[in-house]
Amino acid sequence: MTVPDTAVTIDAIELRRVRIPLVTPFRTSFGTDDVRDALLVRVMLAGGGEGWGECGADIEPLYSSEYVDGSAEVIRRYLVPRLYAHQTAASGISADAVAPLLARVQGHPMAKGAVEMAVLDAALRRDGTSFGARLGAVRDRVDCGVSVGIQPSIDALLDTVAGYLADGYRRIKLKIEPGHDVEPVSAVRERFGDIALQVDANAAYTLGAGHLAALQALDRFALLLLEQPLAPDDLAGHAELARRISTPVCLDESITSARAAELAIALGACTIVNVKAGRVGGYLEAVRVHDVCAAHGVPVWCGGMLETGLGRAANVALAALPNFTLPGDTSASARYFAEDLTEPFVLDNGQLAVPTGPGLGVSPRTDALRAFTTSVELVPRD
Ligand code: OSB
Ligand code: MG
Repeated sequence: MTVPDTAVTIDAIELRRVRIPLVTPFRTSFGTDDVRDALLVRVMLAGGGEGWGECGADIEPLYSSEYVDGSAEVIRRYLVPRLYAHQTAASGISADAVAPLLARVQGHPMAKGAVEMAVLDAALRRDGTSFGARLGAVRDRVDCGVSVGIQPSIDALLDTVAGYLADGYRRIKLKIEPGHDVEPVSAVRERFGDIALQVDANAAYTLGAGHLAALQALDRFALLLLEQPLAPDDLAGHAELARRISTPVCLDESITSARAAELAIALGACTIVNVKAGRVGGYLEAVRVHDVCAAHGVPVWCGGMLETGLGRAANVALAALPNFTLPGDTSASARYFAEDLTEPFVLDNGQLAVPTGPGLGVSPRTDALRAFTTSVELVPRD
């Protein structure tokens, strides 16, 4: 980006926890969620104006090492003091300065990403620029897929998939785990035919004989991709697997930065990348992941962390970049919540519209914020 973001001066930072029930439990190979317990970061500017960030971290450190209480702790104790110190010295802070400023703190990409998102939203709202325009969106609507959790039975799975297809979703992603892979995929293919179908293992497999045979058996279903079959740090294993199966390997957990994407592609560990802003430390690094992949002809798609309407708005903006050529896990609000924090994102012909208003283009509704908030904390400027 050639134009630097406007600097803003932050008066106060609020850490807010919201707890929103999911319409249906979401089961993966690492656990089950029945609620989205999210950490929101709200920056309040000197002279008025605010910005919102959403942290992707879950209650437990199962998807990655981050968890929501830990994210809150690292934000209040290590990230916010650095922001305040910087803005005092530099008379303000711009969104593109946030990641370099926080880089000394190791790890915690979702915590950092939430802080950067809030600063970016505040600056963009002040400038009257949308997230999409800032990130480089080239579309005003994005194709939407849906991530289907592991279901209690094959019948339940088929009913769930039928419902999502009736809603208009353009791609179905099935969560798999060892012992629950060939059978559900086969049942969905048999029932629904030639739909756009992919699977996500969340790192539950190894290259051991039994697991490898199951992953090879998936080859006959013409899946769009197999997402993160092996451990996050096992790039060599993914490259080995990619040579032994015909389904394209896509990485999620392994891709922690643009540099990690570059390495994974060079090693032949993946030919498709799932981009999640929180996992790579924010939306600005997510754009760099997109750019690296585009330069190598590797298509990307936008992943999700069951975000509220705030994170969803930013995800949909990101998914409108040119190399997001596969449908994302950018589902409608109704797929997650009976009531979203913001105005709901509604599926229209299998697509969501990219918000066009300043910043995220959506805001928490006052009554929803009140109803869902479980704690609020102001991190003082000292
Ligand atoms: O692996 O993509 C994943 C949700 C939470 C944690 C990890 C993942 C997911 C999903 C759901 O697949 C994506 C969404 O609809 O937000
Ligand atoms: Mg995944």
